[in-house]
Amino acid sequence: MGKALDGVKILDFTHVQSGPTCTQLLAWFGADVIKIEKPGTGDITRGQLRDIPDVDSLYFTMLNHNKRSITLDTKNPKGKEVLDALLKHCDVLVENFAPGVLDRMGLTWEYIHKVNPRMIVASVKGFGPGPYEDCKVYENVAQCAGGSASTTGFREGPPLVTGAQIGDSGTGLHLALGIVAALYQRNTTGKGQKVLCAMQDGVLNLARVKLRDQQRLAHGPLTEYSQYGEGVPFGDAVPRAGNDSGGGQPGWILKCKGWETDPNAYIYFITQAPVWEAICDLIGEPGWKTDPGYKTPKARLPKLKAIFARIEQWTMTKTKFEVMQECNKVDIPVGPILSMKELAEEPSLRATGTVVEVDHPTRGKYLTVGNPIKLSDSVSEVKRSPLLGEHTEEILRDVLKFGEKQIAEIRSSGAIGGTEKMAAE
Ligand code: CAO
Repeated sequence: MGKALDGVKILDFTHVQSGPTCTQLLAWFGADVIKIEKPGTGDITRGQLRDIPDVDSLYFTMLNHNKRSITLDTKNPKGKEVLDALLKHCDVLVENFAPGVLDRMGLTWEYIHKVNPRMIVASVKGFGPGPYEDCKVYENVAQCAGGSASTTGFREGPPLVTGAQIGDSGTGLHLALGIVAALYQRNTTGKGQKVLCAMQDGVLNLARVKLRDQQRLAHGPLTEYSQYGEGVPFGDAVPRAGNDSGGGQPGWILKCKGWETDPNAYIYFITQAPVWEAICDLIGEPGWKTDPGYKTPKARLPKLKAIFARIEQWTMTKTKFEVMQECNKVDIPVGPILSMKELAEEPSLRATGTVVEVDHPTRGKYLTVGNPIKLSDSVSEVKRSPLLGEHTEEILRDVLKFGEKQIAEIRSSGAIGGTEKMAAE
């Protein structure tokens, strides 16, 4: 079966997480992703958070599947020649260097556009144009600068970052869509363009409901926030809402059987209005179905805390899976708090290819997250990440059609590394 992006050639200048997330997705959709890495060290994550000595870290392997690796010193004149050949060959250059790095390499937009007018240049930066455009940015900086941290956590506590990598992986996802859109537009214009995703913008986009609430604040308190029911006045900015639901249906995280010893024996419980009566029956409060103090969503708003406490008395008598089973029977939306261990072991995620076991020559078997986007006619197969420089010769010979003499010259110039230096020290 063919792949959606068959024939698309990506010059992958990405490192760490945001950019690699993007190019990994493109590779899963069938693009030929050629990752350029610095000889000797490669992507810094090869050596970060290592669990096995001298073996590419899971950080690296889990973000670089289905790619080819070429080691190339782009500051060496011979290396620059190879880079120019790759610029001519490829459709898209993807990078997430610090601001100014690409220009310092001589790869200005003007230069690239002259070498290959069809080339799309896609970049992740921490911030878009403005006062912070020159700053280096990592995940949590973006979460803080994009409005997520300010609105995450409990009202009484400090701002919190989330474990979901919305700054890095989230922006990588945004960038991938931008690239596909630019490729589509190129079909009619014949020209490449620049695609920019700032991490601050990506996080703000994902936190858009909080900007919604910021504007609603001007017209009165946010009645679905539990602080309203608790009689705590609102300030001039959207507060942290604990585990309140971000939508119109109140929700909260409740304890389930075993919570005293199991940190994940909890469930997210949503008191969706259409199933209120079913909730009342389930928890043993049938009187709440007709009691005017509980009957309507509006009447319930000031008492949400007490209502959830009552529901919790019921959830604490069951495991999170029992709660889920009983609630789903009557269409009450609930979400068990699944640990990474439970997700890793979940057979249905294995069956759909969302959790995949991969074999790696130096690491052995490990688990990864496969492509979460399923196309019926472009099924993703997860192939292990490349060793550092594993495809250097193959790319010079088979992709760029360089002769043996030319390859020997490039090698003796020191512009390419050896495959034997497989991992960063
Ligand atoms: N050959 C020669 N030099 C190379 C090279 C190669 N193949 N690949 C990279 N380099 C050089 C670059 O030219 C640059 O050198 P100069 O600064 O001398 O021009 C240097 O290596 C890498 O630059 P960097 O500043 O991007 O790397 P860093 O580790 O200092 O910073 C990061 C990392 C992530 C903070 C920064 O790249 C950044 O802000 N990126 C944009 C935002 C982003 O993506 N953040 C998410 C990071 S987690 O996904």
